Amino acid sequence: MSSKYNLDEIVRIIEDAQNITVFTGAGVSTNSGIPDFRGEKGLYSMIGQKYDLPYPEAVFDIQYFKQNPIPFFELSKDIFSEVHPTICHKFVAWLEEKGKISLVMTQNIDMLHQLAGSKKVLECHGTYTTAHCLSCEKAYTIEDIKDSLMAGQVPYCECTGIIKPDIVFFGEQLPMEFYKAYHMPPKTDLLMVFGTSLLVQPAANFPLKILDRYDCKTILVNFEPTPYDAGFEYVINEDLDAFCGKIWEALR
Ligand code: CNA
Repeated sequence: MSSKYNLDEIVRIIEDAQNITVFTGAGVSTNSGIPDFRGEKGLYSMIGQKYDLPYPEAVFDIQYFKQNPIPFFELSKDIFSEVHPTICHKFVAWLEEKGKISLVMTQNIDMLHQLAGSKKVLECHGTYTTAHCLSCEKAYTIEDIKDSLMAGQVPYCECTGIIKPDIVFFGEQLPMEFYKAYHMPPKTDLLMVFGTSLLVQPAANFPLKILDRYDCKTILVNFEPTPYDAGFEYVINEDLDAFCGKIWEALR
């Protein structure tokens, strides 16, 4: 892991930025106790043992879910158990309070950016806040199914269909808002990519769309190398809370 960078330089870049786009992945939430997918202690390493699945991705596979929704709701229970925003989430929310954020695009489904106070959040892999019956398509809110989510049980519609939170599964379309931002990225003078392996497409291509359009400063913070490291001015292989904590302290 290499993490040599000049802290003052990074602080100055963030100080000067007026339109920051932040792109986040599961790595921003691991310090709150939610495992990521591919990190060392990620869901993929636990799944064979903890969840009864034929292969790890099945937990987010729409065809598999229709046959067996239980592993997804067991995982949801883990996501909903006592999680709190991390220093990283709070730092991003603070940058918005200072008027510096254009957009927070997140691949996460844990709602921790919003809980930390961020408002300009686009959840490109969907959300738990709304849900639909897979049979009659009746719309539900998170309040309607919260008890089932907390208990790790499958929520059923009055028509007996399975109620599925509006999370984007493999084999499903991303929300329209993602494609709008993808084709017309917000004005950006600093792009910060936090805690993602940049392996899940099409979301992982979003930072490249920003780079195509804007001549902006670029900072990527992730434990592990990503396929897009070469496109970034600063690649910092460090814990996100450690990184954000240092920068935040220097900026305040
Ligand atoms: P990923 O592929 O698991 O990558 C996460 C990356 O973050 C890894 O490369 C880790 O090394 C890195 N990382 C983990 N913790 C830290 C840390 N504290 N500091 C720095 N780096 C860290 O996950 P992606 O987000 O790239 O993949 C996209 C998937 C993951 C999306 O579809 C999400 O819905 C899905 N996911 C979301 C959550 C969540 O909402 N919290 C949890 C698990 C999976």
